[in-house]
Amino acid sequence: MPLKFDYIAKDPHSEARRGRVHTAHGTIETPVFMSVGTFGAVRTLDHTEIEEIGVQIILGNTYHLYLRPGPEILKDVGGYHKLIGWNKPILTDSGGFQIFSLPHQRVIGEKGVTFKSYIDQSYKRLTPESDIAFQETIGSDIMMVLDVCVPSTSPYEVCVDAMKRTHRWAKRCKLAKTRDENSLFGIVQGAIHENLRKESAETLVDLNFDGYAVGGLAVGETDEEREHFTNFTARLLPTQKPRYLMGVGTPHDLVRSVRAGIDMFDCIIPTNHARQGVAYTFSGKVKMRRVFHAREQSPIDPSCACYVCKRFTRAYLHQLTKCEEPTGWKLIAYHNTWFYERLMEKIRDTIVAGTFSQFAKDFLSHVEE
Ligand code: PRF
Ligand code: ZN
Repeated sequence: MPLKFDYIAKDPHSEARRGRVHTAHGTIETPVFMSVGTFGAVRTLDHTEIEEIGVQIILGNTYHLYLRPGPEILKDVGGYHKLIGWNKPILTDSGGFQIFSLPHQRVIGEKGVTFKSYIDQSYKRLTPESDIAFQETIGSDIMMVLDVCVPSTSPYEVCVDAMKRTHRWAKRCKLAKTRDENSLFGIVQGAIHENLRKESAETLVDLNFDGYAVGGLAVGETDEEREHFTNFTARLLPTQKPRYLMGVGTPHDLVRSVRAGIDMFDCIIPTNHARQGVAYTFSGKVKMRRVFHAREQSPIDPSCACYVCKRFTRAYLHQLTKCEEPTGWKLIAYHNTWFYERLMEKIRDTIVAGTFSQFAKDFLSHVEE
């Protein structure tokens, strides 16, 4: 079964869309936020908790899974769903982005990329073909092409070369794919150049992928540039296929990007910022380490229905984060993941009700970023 996308509703005053992605492991309601589970778990949370929160799909990473447990073990245990005991959809990033962020430990050529393992310092190699073969071994419901992501402020020629190689590799990934149940998304590159974004979107759309990602953003450009290029690129992509903005973002980024016509997101913010004691709410960020929380008897957010807010005070979370107690990290990660899910639910509901634009306007102007 190739990936199917139902386009359910469109906001009358913006590009926001409400949809449904059907994968081999079930259906995803979009716009969706995907929780990052790099090593097989959403950091600090187990699957029972993320199911209770309403997480629909988790993200794995080819780069990390290639190094550990590696292709042989993954094959022997019957794939990633089986290994981690998760029967719902999984998307895997190709590893391109992670490998390219290791400037001193990798060599990129036309055939593929060689990089040094951070586990045993041995050299590993991935080509577009072996990357897809490995994502099929993982059993990913949505695989990503191996792309070349450069800082968005790189010299023009560097951006052109990265984009052109991304296109050649995307073609090779498409040819290497052998199974219907593992769908494949292309990744638009082109940094912050309109002509390159246009060329990249057109080239990839011609290759007919199951969906399209906007890559190469949130890598050095300003917030205004990111918003402009999200809008600009989303408009170049087919209406009837899902659009995924990679590695983005804050609650404000999500609202702005849904308005631009993006359907899927992933980001480490909800779980990573929890470690620093940062909680997200519909009234803005709450920094739990601040001294004035030390005696506060109220929860993170009195209007939040998550079990953390029903049971624990800010004073307690302040104590746990100040002492760097892992349970403090976990409780805030739970609340943040809950908040991100409720935000996406609100986005989906208001798109259907035709009130998304008003919601977005209120959220962006009243909630502190
Ligand atoms: N490519 C891939 N993964 C990514 C990115 C990209 O450009 C980004 C950029 N924001 C995040 N993750 N393959
Ligand atoms: Zn809560």
